[in-house]
Amino acid sequence: MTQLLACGDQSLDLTRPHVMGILNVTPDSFYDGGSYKYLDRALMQAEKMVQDGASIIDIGGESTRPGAKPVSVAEELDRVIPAVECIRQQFNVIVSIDTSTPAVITEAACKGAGLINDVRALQREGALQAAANTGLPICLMHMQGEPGSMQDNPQYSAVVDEVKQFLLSRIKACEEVGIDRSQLIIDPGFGFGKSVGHNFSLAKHLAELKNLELPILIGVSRKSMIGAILHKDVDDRLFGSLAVNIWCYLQGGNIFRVHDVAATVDCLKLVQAIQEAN
Ligand code: 7PJ
Repeated sequence: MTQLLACGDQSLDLTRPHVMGILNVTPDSFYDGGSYKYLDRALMQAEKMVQDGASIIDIGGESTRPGAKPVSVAEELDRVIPAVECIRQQFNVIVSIDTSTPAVITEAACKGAGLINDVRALQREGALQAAANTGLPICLMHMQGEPGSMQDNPQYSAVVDEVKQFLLSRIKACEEVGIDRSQLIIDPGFGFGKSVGHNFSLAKHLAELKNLELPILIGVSRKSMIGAILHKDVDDRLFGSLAVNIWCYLQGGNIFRVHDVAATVDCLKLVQAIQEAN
């Protein structure tokens, strides 16, 4: 696995874990409830996450919540590009763009984004080529189905193998358009077309993804798999999220996409300190 991920004119040291703070600039995302819809709110939230130790800020303008309305390309550009530009100018942090839209990939890269995070793993028409042209690292996430219907009745015969096979096929597709393997990150896509059981199997066997020899991104923050065990609403899922993130770190996770940056950074620091003790 690459030790240093090249993110445009920045870089990410993969010899230690990193926290990616979630910044939604959508009016309908399930946790933030659209409270960071406006740029000044987004900037305040980004500043807090940077102070709390986030290495990356992940900016998304399209909600993937089941039932969320699709957004036009123009609307997505309007939501995310000003945030990408301002955050990159004001803070020493890598800006990740959470998008499946080729025009957004291209424009965000122009404005200084350092990473592309696509829940559709560059399967949209034109997305592979747009991403390749940026030269930026790409997070390829597994999803079964499409956001609107993916949770209706997800089925797998062997979830870990199927996720792995899908990721392998997307790695291959990237390599075919000239994207260097050293620029890829993989993600099992917790909650994306998966039952609670599927999500927990993936967490348990996360280390099996390690033999793809790529960095792994984990997105479990406050998701329903945590609510399913704790019977708690989204607002009360922080401790559960920390537990799952720590488990995933110990199984080989590298980047942790979270709402709660400070708490996650503290946990990872302590686990690292134990690992480094004599
Ligand atoms: C993920 C994501 C994830 C990656 C979302 C939510 C849903 N990107 N974007 N991995 N989840 N790479 O935060 O609950 O798990 S949006």
